[in-house]
Amino acid sequence: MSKVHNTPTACRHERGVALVTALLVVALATTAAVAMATRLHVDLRRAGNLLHGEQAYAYALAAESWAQVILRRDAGDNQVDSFEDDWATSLPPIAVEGGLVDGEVYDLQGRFNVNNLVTDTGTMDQSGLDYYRQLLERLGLDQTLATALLDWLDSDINATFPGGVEDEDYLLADPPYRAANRRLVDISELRLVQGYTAEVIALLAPHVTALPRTTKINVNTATPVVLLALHEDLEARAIEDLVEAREQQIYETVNDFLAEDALAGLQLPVEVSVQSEWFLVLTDVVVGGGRARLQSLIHREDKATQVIMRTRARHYLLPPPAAG
Ligand SMILES: [Ca+2]
Ligand SMILES: [Ca+2]
Repeated sequence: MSKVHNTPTACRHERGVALVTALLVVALATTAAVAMATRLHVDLRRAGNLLHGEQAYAYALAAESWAQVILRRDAGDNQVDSFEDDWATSLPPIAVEGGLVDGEVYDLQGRFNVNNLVTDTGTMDQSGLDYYRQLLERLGLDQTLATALLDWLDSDINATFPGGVEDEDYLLADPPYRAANRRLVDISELRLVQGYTAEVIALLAPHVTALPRTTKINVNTATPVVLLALHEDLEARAIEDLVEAREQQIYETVNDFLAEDALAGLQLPVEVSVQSEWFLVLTDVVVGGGRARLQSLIHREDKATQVIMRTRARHYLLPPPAAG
C-alpha cells in the first residue's frame, strides 16, 4: 500500500516541502541581511552621534574657556561690572566645522543669592531674610516661603514661626525626606522646599541664584524687581527710571547709586555693590546629530577665574534672567 503512495503525488509533495523550505531559508537569509544592514546603519548613526556629541562637548568647553578669558580681561580693564562690559555682549551663534556654537555670560550677582538667608555658620541672617521677604512681597508671593526656605537652609531642626518647615513635615511626604539644613548647591534644589511649586519657581527663577558664599547685589546688573525689593518704600516707577538711566550711565561707585533721589533717606537692609565675582556661562553647541549644553558656574577673584560647578544639561534647569 505504501508503495502506492510513493507515486508522483508523494514526490510532488516532497518537492513542495523542499521548495517551501528553500523559500523560508531565502526569506530568513534576506531578513537577517536586512536586519544586519539596519543594525550596521544604526550602529554607524549611533557612533556618528556619539562622535558629534563629543565634538560638541569639546566646543562647549572651548567656549567656556573663552568666556573665562573675557572675564579675566574685564577684571584688568575696569573695576566695575555692568552690561557695558565685554562679557555681557551677546554674540550671534558662531559657525564651526559641522556645527554652531552659542554662548552667553550672566552676572549672578544681578540676582538675590538665597543662601544669604543664613550666615556661614548656618544661623539666620536677619538682613538677608528681610530682603527676601520684600522680594517675595514684590513678586506677589506668600511670605511663608521665606521661613520655609530659612528652615531648609539653617543648621538647626526647629521650625521657625510662622511658616517654618523642618523634618517633621518632610518626613510625612511620600516618599519621605529630610530638610537639607545647609546652603543650596544649585538653585534647582528649591523644588524640594515646601511651598516651592513650579509656578512659584517660575516667578522667582529670573531673580534668584544659589552661591556658595554670602554675596552682595550688583546694582548695575540687578533685575528691576531685585532693585525694587531693596526697600519697601521704593516705587516701581522710580526704579523704572533708575534702570533707564543706568543704561545711559552705569554706577561707578555704590555711593553714586545711594545718591539717587529715589533712595534718599532710605536705610537698605543689605549691602550693595557695583562689582561681581560670580558668573554663569551657558553654552549650547550643535555638531551634526550631536548636541552639548553646558552650565558653568564661574568664580572670578583677583583677575583669576575658576569653574566651581559644571552641569551638562539636556535642558537648562532654570531660565536665564532677562538682561536689563
Ligand atoms: Ca567689569
Ligand atoms: Ca533647618
